[in-house]
Amino acid sequence: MFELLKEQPADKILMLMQAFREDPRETKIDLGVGVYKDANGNTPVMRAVKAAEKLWWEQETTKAYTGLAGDPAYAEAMIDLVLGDAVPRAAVSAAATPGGTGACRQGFDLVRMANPAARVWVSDPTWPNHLSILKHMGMERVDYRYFDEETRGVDFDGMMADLAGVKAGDVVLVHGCCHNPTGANLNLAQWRELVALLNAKGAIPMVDIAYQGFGDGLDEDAAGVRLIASSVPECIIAASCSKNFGIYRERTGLLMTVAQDTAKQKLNQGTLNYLNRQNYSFPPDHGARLVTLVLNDPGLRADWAAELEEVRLSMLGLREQLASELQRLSGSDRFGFIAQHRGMFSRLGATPEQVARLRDEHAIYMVGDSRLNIAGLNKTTVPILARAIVDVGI
Ligand code: PLP
Ligand code: TYF
Repeated sequence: MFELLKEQPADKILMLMQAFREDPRETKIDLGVGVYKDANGNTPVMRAVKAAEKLWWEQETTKAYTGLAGDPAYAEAMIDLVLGDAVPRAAVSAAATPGGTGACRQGFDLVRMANPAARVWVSDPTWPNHLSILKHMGMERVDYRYFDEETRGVDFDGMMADLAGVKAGDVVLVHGCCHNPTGANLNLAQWRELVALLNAKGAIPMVDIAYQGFGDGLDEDAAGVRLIASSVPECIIAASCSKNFGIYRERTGLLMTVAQDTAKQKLNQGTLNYLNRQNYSFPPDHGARLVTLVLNDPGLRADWAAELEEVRLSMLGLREQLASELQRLSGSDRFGFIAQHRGMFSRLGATPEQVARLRDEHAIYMVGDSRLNIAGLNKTTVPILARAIVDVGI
């Protein structure tokens, strides 16, 4: 049987991680995989998470199964973090998932169960896993324009023109904040226009929010998803705790549905439970438990929010330093977009050849589409990157 299997394409981002590890050059700089790194290149366990882990070790009395949707307190805490008071609690159903990836996967599965004919619209470009999961599931995907190669901002006119083609029942996947891979995001007026279009078409938004707190702040980054949740009849939300709690390997996510018609809440909840059971029964608990402890303890929560804010501001500082260094070296404002982008990533808009030269000649690793992880930089490496960017003619 196994001889019938075909080789599957490897994940390019993870391949890059491996290539970086194998590079013997001491000056090498890793701007590839989307993991936050401090100025020393470490990905620390956040203070509040470490404290919660200690507390939980003391408090935990059993490792017996939780429920199919995970611990209800985790869902409550996360619904509050993501949605605030945008919608009545009775409109929301939620289930814990293994990471935000699990939430996306389960969300697509939910779409397919409800409407096998639904097409899923995705931004061009988007996180490659969105594409590979949809392909793996045999779901029809349509791309909408998103990135303006000239300005390196959002091509909002192109996006709206393409989304004018959605049919009732189609699902439109959007990034809640800190778009991966471009770093370019909608403003609130554009979110409003998008909502109006989706409502006019009868399309269902699905929001993937994996970087809440990495852009403009915890509430600011949730403004788009809250607007959507409060203004459309139905939506799906996939949230990740990997980045904002720094618990990547604990695999902690939440899939939510919001239905203004609260009579649908029970059916949705039952479906989310069902989907968890079909795929892995009970979702992982440890990360969810840490998140719940942190969010529900005022002291831990304040400390977590403060550390997250330090992380956010350090990335913003690096963006500003890089943009001004590039302005100085290039004598032009064409890199101003780096300071405008938000989150971990910016797409430089370089050619694959230029990206290869950065790697071969300067030992600087970024994803082939010229996405760089801002958090891979520090004050010392920013000028090195800026000189290399100008050197390869970007
Ligand atoms: N969605 C996007 C856009 C991402 O960049 C990520 C990345 O890490 C995820 C979802 C999910 O991450 P995880 O499964 O590690 O929570
Ligand atoms: O885009 C990134 O770099 C992060 C991390 O298969 C990641 O989202 C990358 C690849 C992958 C899973 C997570």
